[in-house]
Amino acid sequence: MKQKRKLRIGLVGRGFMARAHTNAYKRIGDFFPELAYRPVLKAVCARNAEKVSAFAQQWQYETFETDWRKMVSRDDIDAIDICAPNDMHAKIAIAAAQAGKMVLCEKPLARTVAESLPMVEAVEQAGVANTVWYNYRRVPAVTLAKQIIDSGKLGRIFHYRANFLQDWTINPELPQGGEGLWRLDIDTAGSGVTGDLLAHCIDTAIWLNGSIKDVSAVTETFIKERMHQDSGTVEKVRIDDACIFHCHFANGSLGLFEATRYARGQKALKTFEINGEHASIRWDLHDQNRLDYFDHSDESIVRGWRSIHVSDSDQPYIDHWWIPGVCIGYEHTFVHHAADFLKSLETGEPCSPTFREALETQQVCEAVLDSARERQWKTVADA
Ligand code: SOE
Repeated sequence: MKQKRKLRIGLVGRGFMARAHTNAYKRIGDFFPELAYRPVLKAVCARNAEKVSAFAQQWQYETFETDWRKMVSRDDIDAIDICAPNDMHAKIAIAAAQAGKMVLCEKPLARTVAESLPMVEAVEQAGVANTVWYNYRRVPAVTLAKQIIDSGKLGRIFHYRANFLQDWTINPELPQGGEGLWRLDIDTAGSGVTGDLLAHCIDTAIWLNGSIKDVSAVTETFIKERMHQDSGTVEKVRIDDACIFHCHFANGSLGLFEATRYARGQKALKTFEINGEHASIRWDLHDQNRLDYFDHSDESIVRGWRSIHVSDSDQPYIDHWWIPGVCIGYEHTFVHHAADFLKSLETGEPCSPTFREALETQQVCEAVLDSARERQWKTVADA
């Protein structure tokens, strides 16, 4: 058997995403045996020595670090994977690129466009492979939607509708900031649902339906003050708890987007529906293996929404898993992304979304937040 080339990973973080990414690296060898590269879990890094040591042991990293700068300077690491909170993305990514390392960054690329631009420049100047983990592109049903849209079956697109609904911050006693709750702290997260949830919807939308030209948005912060875990005092909440925007796409279609953490009963309902001249398509994360499709050219007596169970071996990614008809889940989206990244090292083709591509999502997020604050339509800056 041909010897595999090693991709030695140094991962920063030890939370939810650190587990999702690490699991992905561990599955590659078994389920994508054709790849020339094999990930090696070289080092994991986080500030708390006891906790990061336990993480390294549990997930079988060879070593651990408590200072990301030290990890970035190690010459036995090829790629830095950033699973740290948003305020850390830019500094780690830029240092990693300058040290000649490939960079895989959790979404969103950064807190702002201003912070994202030097990240894009750093990876491009260093010529290092890079990608941003917008994992939902790699749900097989979503990839299939992309293939159907690109085949032209929908015809001219009129409408793009998307949601990402959650309910986990309704309790006013929930503090902001600190471990586990940094998503509620503006300084760490950069924004609330816009950067955290809408960014996913925007990335998927740009991928499926092209660029967004301009936006008009409203945001709301329902709970105005919360205890801050770092200061121990009650502080003003400065993130957006909910955001709704509408927009024009460059292809002439209209977009309607909503994200909130206050939709009681919804845990992670990410959806999209696209209405074209000849056909429509819709998908939601709670039933992620199904893609609904309506084709107006069907004979009228049987015409209706079909629900395609995306689990057959000729559908995207499925041939790498089990037998046709049985399901795969959330963690597989990360395995697919990691596999596509490794494949990109073989082919030399970039692994989408690259930092530059993810910058466009950042620009839309910023236009959305500016529009809400200024109560005005905003043109999205050119990526
Ligand atoms: C927030 O709850 C969150 O974990 C996001 O940060 C992720 O990006 C999203 O995929 C699921 O929800």
